[in-house]
Amino acid sequence: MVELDDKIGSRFEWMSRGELAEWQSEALAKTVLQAAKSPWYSAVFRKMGIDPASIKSPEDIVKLPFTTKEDLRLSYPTGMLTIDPEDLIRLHTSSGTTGTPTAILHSRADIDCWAELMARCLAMTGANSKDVFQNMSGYGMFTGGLGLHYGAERLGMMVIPAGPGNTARQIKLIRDFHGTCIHATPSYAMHVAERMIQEGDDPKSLGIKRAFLGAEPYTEEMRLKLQELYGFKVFNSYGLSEMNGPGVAFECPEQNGMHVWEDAFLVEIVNPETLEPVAEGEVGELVMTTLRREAMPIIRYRTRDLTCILPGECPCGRVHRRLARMTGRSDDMLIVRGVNVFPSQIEEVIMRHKWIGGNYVIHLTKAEALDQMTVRVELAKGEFDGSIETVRNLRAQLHKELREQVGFNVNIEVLEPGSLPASEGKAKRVIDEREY
Ligand code: DLL
Repeated sequence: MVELDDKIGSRFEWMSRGELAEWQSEALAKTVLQAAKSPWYSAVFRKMGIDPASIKSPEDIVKLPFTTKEDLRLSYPTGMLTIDPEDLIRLHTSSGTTGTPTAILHSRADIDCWAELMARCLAMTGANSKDVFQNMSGYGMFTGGLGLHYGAERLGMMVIPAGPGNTARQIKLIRDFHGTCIHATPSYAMHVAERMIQEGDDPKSLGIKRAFLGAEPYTEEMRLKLQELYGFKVFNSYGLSEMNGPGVAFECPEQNGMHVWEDAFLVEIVNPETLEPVAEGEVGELVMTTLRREAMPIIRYRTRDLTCILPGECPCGRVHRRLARMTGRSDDMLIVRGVNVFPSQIEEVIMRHKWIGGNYVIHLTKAEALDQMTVRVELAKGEFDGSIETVRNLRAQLHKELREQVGFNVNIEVLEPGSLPASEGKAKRVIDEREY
């Protein structure tokens, strides 16, 4: 049996607010001194007249500059490195970027710390060494594969490193080896369920107890739909390559916000326009500083993710504050006919309907200079009686609800099950073909 106390840092998990504050001050001071060893931050500090030794507590953080994705590109490949390159053991890059990637370099201590944080997340959900864990996330530069893998192994779970795709094999492996936990993007988890239903199979028959889903935004409605289809409990998982990857913030069994491990990350929520802190409970851009990174500390990283800190204490007793479900990014908001629309608002409506499958696409075009939004959805297998009349009614209903949600007319296309391209990783939900 794995002794949680020694192996996954329970001391930090159950710290009091006072102990955490003390730890954070110490860790931040060390982090800034460490960062000053890198060519990038030493130049930035010199230029801004910052004495790294003057940063002594989280209140001092405002004296430090923000770091952006662009800074990571400019300092590529090793501008933010603070240690001898021979002491590095791993490189990861951020997904979805074009041109120069952003590279994150890890020492042995960094990988060890990441595994510890990840194991802490998994144990928090109630998973333990008796579980069989199928990791459907990409292994490679993407952090979802190796990140979860190391954490699950540290907890002593039996790991099936399936990787993404090959849905028939995924199903067979879970069945044959009695998988009890899975890790995937929510869209892929939905795809697997729909595939099973289409083949007359029942996702519940797999017997999975827990699903760790993240790496892309999804709504509470999508969580409920997945839980209903599979009969498992879904735990939201948030992270980004710049802050290791997964293992930054994770839900506890309360399923009400994601505890962000504040012994490892200093959290700020700022107004993305003014960069000033917002009041507790208010939505803003998440900004994070690494507190336990050795090879490549990052200071005040602008994640572009919009969220808020949930006020109040979690009944679970952990004092690490909770991040609300991401509502989008400060840069993914769509402006359609002058109206601000987040894709999650559309998803919320779609997911309410039993007769619609989990896959959908939002297509933006222009007609006579007017923005047009078309939402394509698929009929859920088994929910459709085959009549044109039913499709017509369904389309009208969705049209009405979406109009209420966004305030303009949305074209609806209702397609046969399986018509839309299936996603194996992060789903591409929005196709914007408008010309300006
Ligand atoms: O997606 C790390 C990860 C892997 C997290 C597996 C969870 C599970 P990146 O490829 O660098 O890293 O993408 C990070 O994905 O800034 C968010 O915009 C988005 N994201 C990640 N998790 C969530 C989530 C990984 N639970 C970017 N909800 C982040 C909403 C998420 N968005």
